Amino acid sequence: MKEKLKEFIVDLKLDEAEACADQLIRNGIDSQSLYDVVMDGLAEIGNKYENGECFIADLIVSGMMAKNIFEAANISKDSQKPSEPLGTVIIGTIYDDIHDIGKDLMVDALENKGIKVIDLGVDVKVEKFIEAVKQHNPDIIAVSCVMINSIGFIEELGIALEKEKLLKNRRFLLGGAVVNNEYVRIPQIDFMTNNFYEGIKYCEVYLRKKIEGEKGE
Ligand code: B12
Repeated sequence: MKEKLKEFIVDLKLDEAEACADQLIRNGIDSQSLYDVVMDGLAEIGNKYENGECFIADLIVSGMMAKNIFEAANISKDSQKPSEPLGTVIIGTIYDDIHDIGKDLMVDALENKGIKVIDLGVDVKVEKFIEAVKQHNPDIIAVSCVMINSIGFIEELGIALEKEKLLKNRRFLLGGAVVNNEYVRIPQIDFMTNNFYEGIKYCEVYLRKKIEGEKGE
């Protein structure tokens, strides 16, 4: 049935894909397996787009399918929500990139971990990130990016954060499909991953250490 779901996604059969996903969820599929099937389907859509076999409208449909299935499966759910916020994360998709599905998965998963999230949205200019850091004094600055063309804006952000001395006592995190790209060499970045489970783990470990550190002072 997982194969069937992937087929429906690649063939952009929205209703069939969502019905199939619902059935798999009712049958108790684990979130990681469902997540992997959807990501495989989207990767194939991406390749078909690159080969001119599908078009922007198809990307839109595939995005809607992924969002609906991830929501139905509550992929980023987590029960252990602490009473006190573990810390604060500012997140946004970098300038000239409007992809938000990955960012939104991160936002949900961070909030489910009891982490306060300030979501700046998509297409976020460097200045807006800087302003938000000064205003909210976050523990972590998280950037999402899937567009190769936007790598330059992440570099600019790293340089601006350093110049404004805004990297002290906080972490600068990059996520999104773009991290696979060899051109991403940004010295100010502390951690980068294209897997939100890893991203969540990194944030949680850093914030718990920070709290311990503050208690120990
Ligand atoms: C759906 C989609 C769209 C939808 C997006 C809908 C939405 N609400 O986001 C729409 C239709 C808007 C779109 C538009 C375009 N798209 Co598009 N799109 C896709 C597609 C098929 C899926 C992307 C997606 O949502 N994946 C699912 C999410 C969950 O995966 P993810 O983003 O990688 O996130 C995961 C991790 O990376 C991580 N993560 C993400 N962010 C963060 C942040 C942090 C801090 C952390 C820790 C982790 C993390 O967590 C997520 C789960 O693990 C991809 C192909 C693909 N398979 O990637 C093409 C793709 C990204 N698009 C592409 C292109 C070219 C475009 C357009 C230019 C097309 C056009 N001609 O207009 C426009 C660009 C507009 C712009 N300026 O951004 C290219 C990009 C090429 C490149 N790398 O530069 C791709 C790769 C297709 C291709 N192979 O050519 N697209």
